[in-house]
Amino acid sequence: MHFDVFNGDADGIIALLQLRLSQRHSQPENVTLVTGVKRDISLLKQVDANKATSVTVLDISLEKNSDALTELLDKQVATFYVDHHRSGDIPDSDYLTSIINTDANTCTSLLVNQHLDGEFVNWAIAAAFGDNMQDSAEKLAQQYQLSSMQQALLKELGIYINYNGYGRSVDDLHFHPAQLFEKLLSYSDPFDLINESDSIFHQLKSAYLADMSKAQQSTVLIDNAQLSAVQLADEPWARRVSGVFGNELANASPNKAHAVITLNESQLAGSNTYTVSLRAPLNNKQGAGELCASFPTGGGRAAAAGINALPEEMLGDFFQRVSKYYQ
Ligand SMILES: [Mn+2]
Repeated sequence: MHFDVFNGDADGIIALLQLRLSQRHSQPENVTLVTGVKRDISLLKQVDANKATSVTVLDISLEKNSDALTELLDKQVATFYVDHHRSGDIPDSDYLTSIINTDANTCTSLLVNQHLDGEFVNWAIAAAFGDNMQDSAEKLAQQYQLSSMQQALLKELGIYINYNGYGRSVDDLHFHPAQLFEKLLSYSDPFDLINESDSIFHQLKSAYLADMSKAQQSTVLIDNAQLSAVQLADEPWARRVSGVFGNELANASPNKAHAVITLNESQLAGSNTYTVSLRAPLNNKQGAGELCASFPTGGGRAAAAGINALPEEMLGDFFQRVSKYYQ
């Protein structure tokens, strides 16, 4: 049995789409799909190494899946691995074929596009937009003389497929990523999908706009010159849209830090905690990791960080410390 293992975001889904649409390769017959929400990247361990005869792995860090990969290679399972995240040491095995490139301007779908000599380049462009590789996507689109209208449509498509991958679990998502992949497989050209009324493109677009408009009505907890913080409900729509919404806020006010705060519902009475996602100002991408790490359960990168369970009584202190830091 063959296993296709792929991240549930636009880049992972479209990387696999290009491979499976391609006539240049013999296609596996008995296939099991393994995928999940975007942040679920520890996927390779779900492959049964005793059943697998071959495996394709797309858009998940090799470093984070190295134990499972080693087991497959030890069992002589032919593995094709394409990715752009941290790889760690790439195993040296006759059973592994890998295309790994961690350049910040490439993504898995662009690597697959090169591998297929541009066979489904319109899909690759949509994926690159969806994976936030703006410059690379535009460059490739111009190389193929796509109009700015066509580019804008592929960008929308990439954003909507990417948005579908966000949630706490697949129950939060509009489409299970495996189901979304199978639906997209009917379209060798994404413009056919976009032009078809009531297609997945239009369904995702309506869902995205509905979630975004709810987010825009959310409660502002604090808004000063250094920090703007909003509270989102602990509900599926908010978990789907919080990342994209946070990006939109950051783009609109690039000189401020932005925090999205969510009450953790499943807490014991009397001990409320919040999930906090903090972005440093776009024009000053530093400090977010340090600030979050100075609270219990916090941590992350300089530009974007978070706190998993900030006790309610520390919320005011958090606002103060962040505001002071970016003064
Ligand atoms: Mn990616």
